[in-house]
Amino acid sequence: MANSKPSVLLIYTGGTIGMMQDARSGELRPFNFKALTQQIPELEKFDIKLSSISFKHPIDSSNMHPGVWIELANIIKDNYRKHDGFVILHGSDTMSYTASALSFMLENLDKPVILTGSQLPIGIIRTDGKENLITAIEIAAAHKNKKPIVAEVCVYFEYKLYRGNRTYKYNSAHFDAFKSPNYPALAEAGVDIQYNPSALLKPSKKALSVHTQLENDIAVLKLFPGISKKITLAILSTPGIKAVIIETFGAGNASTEEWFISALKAAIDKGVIIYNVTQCSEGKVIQGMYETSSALKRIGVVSGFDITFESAIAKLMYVLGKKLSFAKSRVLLETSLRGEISV
Ligand code: ASN
Repeated sequence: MANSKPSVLLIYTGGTIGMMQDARSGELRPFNFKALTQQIPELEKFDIKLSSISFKHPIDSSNMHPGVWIELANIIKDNYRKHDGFVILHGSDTMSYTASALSFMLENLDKPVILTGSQLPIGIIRTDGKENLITAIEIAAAHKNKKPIVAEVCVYFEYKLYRGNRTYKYNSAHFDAFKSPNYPALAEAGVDIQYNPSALLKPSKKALSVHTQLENDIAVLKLFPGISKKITLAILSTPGIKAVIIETFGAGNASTEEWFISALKAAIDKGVIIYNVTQCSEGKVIQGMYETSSALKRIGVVSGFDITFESAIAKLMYVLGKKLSFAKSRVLLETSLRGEISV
């Protein structure tokens, strides 16, 4: 902390928190940042130096894309030394994807980057946005012995702080919209904010390194009983494809039908990464546990372990962006880079 008052940069990308209802159609649309902050006079009362950057055209997070992740990573890079923490206001729909992507793009963090938003716009009396934003700012400014308590990319929502790349949005109607099924909450906000020190990543001692090369030539093949051979082959042989996530059953299991295994093998032989991510939200891929996953292991399918689907997408984009050999990419995918998998 440079001076006694912590400094937090608020970055507004859009999302329900700042939306207003169109008078005629009733649709919720992103609104400007000024209108949002005017609804939260509490922000003035903080003993925190708050600065802000707002997207010129705030978006519903369903319009999120890697170009915006790069913009966000660059904003943080350019302002990194000036602030003690960062809060990104973001729609909840794709918040877990953005949090995962930023966790890979921002290597060696020694300060917090907290994403938050809300399920009800800030202008609605029952909004969850105020608590989410106020506590996220408090966490972004929190220090102990002059060091930030949190030094990673997180999602804060409805009294819980999570490691961002462990989350997914599981509920579109509840204020409690996120889950982190395979990793404990990093903090819980009640009367006090109770941190979970053993779950938090340690602040890095190395300089921040920002990675903005992302590769999105990725497909997803969600398996189901009766999946079509024609469509599976079409996906696996898409020109230019670099990786395919196969969303498997249970502990990473799939059909042992000959055509299916040979199609995966042919893709792997051409250098396509086949990434095994389970359809279950809890538990992990263990290739070789069942006969129905042994062939996957044998032909070189990469295990996703307990990675979330959202984090798998982001990690693939990040790893493919490095343009490494198949073998080196595989090592990175099967290693925990930012605490995203339990291995
Ligand atoms: N559609 C909104 C968004 O993701 C949903 C929300 O923020 N609760 O931008």
